[in-house]
Amino acid sequence: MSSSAWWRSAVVYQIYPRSFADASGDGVGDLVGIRHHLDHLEQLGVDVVWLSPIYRSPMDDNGYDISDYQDIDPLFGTLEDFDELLADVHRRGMKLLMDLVVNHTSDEHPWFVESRSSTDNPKRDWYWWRPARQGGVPGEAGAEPNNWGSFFSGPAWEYDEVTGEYYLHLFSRKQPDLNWENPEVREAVYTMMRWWLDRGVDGFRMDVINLISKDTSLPDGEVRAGEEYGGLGRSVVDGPRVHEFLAEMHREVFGPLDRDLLLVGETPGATVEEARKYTDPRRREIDMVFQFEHVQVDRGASKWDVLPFDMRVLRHVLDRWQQGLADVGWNSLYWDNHDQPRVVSRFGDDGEHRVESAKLLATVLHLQRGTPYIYQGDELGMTNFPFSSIEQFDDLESVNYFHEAVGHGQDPAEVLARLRAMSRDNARTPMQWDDSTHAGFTDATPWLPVNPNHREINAAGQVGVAGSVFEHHRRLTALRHAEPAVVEGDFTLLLPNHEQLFVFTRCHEQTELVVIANFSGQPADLPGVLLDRCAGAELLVGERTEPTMQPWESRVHRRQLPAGD
Ligand code: TEU
Repeated sequence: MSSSAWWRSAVVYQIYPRSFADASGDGVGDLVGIRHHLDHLEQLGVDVVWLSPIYRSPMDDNGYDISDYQDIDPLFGTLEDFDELLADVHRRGMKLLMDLVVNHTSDEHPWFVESRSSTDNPKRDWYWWRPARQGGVPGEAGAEPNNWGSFFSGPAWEYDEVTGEYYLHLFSRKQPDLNWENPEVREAVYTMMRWWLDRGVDGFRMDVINLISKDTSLPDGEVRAGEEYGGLGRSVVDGPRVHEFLAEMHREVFGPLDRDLLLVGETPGATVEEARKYTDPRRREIDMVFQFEHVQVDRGASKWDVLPFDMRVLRHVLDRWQQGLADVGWNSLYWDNHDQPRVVSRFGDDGEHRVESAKLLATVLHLQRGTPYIYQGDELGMTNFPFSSIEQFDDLESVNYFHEAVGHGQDPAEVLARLRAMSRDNARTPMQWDDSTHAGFTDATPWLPVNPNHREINAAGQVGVAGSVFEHHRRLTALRHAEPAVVEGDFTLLLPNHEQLFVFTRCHEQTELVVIANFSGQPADLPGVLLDRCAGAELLVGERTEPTMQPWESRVHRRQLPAGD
């Protein structure tokens, strides 16, 4: 945690370096490419830039599998390029966050290479090694130490012939889980973190940080109907020692520094109650978390079980998080990132009302209480990609799922439809800078195809252009910096059962902001109570004050409350 809560009024921008800008001409984004586009971020007015991983990596999971925490992957550049980027970012008054991926390493990390070499290697206990389950024949299906399935299909255990044992990997088999029970592991991680902080970085986005503590008995999980593997959530999500580990990390790494840092944890499956613990400043763990409930409102048992979007469910979940972290802790506000489909395609309308719905989503995001995160391209209203065949996908999660599902006899066309809706590659297509052949992302063939709609949707056509999605985001970012009610105001949901309107207020001292969003493709009449409330109020965001909201229209009003109210 930092000495002050400066990040409450900050807006963060997430860069997925692979897809942001390619300066070296190999079709993959890089650090020099990012430096060339810092104007864009400055114009948007963001305060912090978070970089998805740029460390040396075999790229099995696009850099979330790290083989050297203290070097830059040659695809992205060098440590020197990094230092220059950091200096440029600082010169522009912005801060830079690194992605910290320490639930697991790559299987090519020297720690793991040593660990796997023999059962008595000093690093053996740095990972989770276990023999085959009793009665099982090592290496044969079903003999895994327990029944857990990995997040990326197949079992969460990989058999290793060198020593005849299995290692645990919650993600891909090239991402073995570190054993945080071992104090040497924790010290090695802290040492590496100090090294980056000494280099000048301003904090970390901590990948799956709520999975680092496991129930050490590694019990079988419950196998739900229709599932092949047992769930591991109970044993690894917000595990027994996670708060102890984070408090220790804080004491060891951040405590001694008198610096304005930002520490944000990615916490899939975390409840409001746990999030309060992670982010309560008195506990000195981290500043804020990315919770997942609102990005699961349109799914059933798994992320591939796609349900129709219902705004009322989304609104309910967001309200619960706003209330839950009102007096203690702090929310991270996000619609999507490199793991989620594009929000305008998912919760908005990427057809006729793309611009209006992208603006509405921006308004609702920025006006909640918490720190907003803009994922690259969302400031332009970028959409999902029109995928038509499995060959167009790169992401291992998508590719593994496709083969597994089709292998189990499912209709490939149906599986593809699910990928089109939910695949992470939707967010990973190259940034759309202009309307040229590769959208100004690269001169070479891009590693993932550019969305054909870059002819209409691109930065060149929006920056400085009145009415654009970009200018709307710029306005909202500026509003946070200028209006204390956006930062500090209490959140109150109004009209909680309305079918189209998502309405809330933010109240601070004598200022009330009224946020009205028509989450639908049909006009919506404003109820009398709302018209009365906004009569004579200043219109801060939006263009109209008519009593009927147009499809996907959003507005923010500001009114002064009489003293004593
Ligand atoms: O993601 C963790 C996570 O829980 C999911 O979002 C996951 O990516 C997947 O979509 C589950 O269906 C983090 C990173 O953000 C992600 O890119 C990595 O692949 C993952 O951890 C492993 O490091």
